[in-house]
Amino acid sequence: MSQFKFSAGPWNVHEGADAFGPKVRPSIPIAEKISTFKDIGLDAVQFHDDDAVPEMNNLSDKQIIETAKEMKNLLDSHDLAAEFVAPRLWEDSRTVDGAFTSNSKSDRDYAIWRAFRSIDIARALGTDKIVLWLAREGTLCYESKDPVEGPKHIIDAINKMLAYDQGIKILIETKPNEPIDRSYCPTMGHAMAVSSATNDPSRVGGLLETAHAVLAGLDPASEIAFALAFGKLWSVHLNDQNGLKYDQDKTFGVENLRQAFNQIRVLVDYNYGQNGEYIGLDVKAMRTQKVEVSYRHLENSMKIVKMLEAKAKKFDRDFQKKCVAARDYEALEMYVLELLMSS
Ligand code: XUL
Ligand code: MN
Repeated sequence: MSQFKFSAGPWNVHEGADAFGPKVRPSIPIAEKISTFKDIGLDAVQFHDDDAVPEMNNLSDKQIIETAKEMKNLLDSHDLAAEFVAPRLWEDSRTVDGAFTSNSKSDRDYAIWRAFRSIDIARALGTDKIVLWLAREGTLCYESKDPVEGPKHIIDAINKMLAYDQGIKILIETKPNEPIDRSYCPTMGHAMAVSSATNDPSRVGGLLETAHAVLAGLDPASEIAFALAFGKLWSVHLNDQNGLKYDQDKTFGVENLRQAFNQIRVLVDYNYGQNGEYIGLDVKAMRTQKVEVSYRHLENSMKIVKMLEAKAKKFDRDFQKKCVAARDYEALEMYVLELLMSS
């Protein structure tokens, strides 16, 4: 029996388009995705604001809340929760130069409007978690923005969101690049620092995505551990990434099994989930995958998490202590590899 609850977003079942080719699979309506999420064993759904409320820019504040309530009814009918809502601050033409950190004041105002609506949507869906993936908060041309003002704009925006709703929590999803070249919030250390500079650090935490840590040249398990050390790991996006390439969102564990094991081990050791946190999967099916099997990457990721959870629970802590006492780390390392390769 797993200690974990799992979530995924509708974007994790996609049509296979990439930067160099069009869609290769038909679109699946969101209601069908949600129903299948339940069938494959997920407990919750992650939302971008406009996954829950399409075309929200053209709706009144009241209509946005009403539409979100319809989504809540759909979730309830499948006994699924909403994990979080993330404002989609990277597609509208007003976010072309960033959202909270745009050089244009009216663009920054639009970003705050969108962030407030995401909070309304989250409340209607029954969650208090808002994820900020700061997609375009940084620079394409380094000299185009003031690098000291950038982080201050982010802190300002978070303060406005905290004041708008005294009960919500903000989870900063760190990522060093893509679509931006240089991000203002690339690592968990940056997220924790931003948190400490806000008006209520107790309501600003982190979400660590495996692939994003790898893209920063960092170890995902250590990034997870760093946020845990601050009591601020409020979600994870487990997936995998083959080195410093484009953002791959591969099935969890398929590229670096030992690194995956150590992510699960630290989550097991620190009883992740005890406050209702989910293991979020932010995985994408390969472009080559056919539509009939376009949930397999989610099913496989969950299976691999559970298999590694069993390995983490089997991990012989007495043997570890002996190796540490003797400072025989070669023996410890071999033990870990044998544990992972044994049946
Ligand atoms: C982008 C990414 C997003 C966020 C949600 O790399 O991971 O899907 O998780 O906005
Ligand atoms: Mn993610």
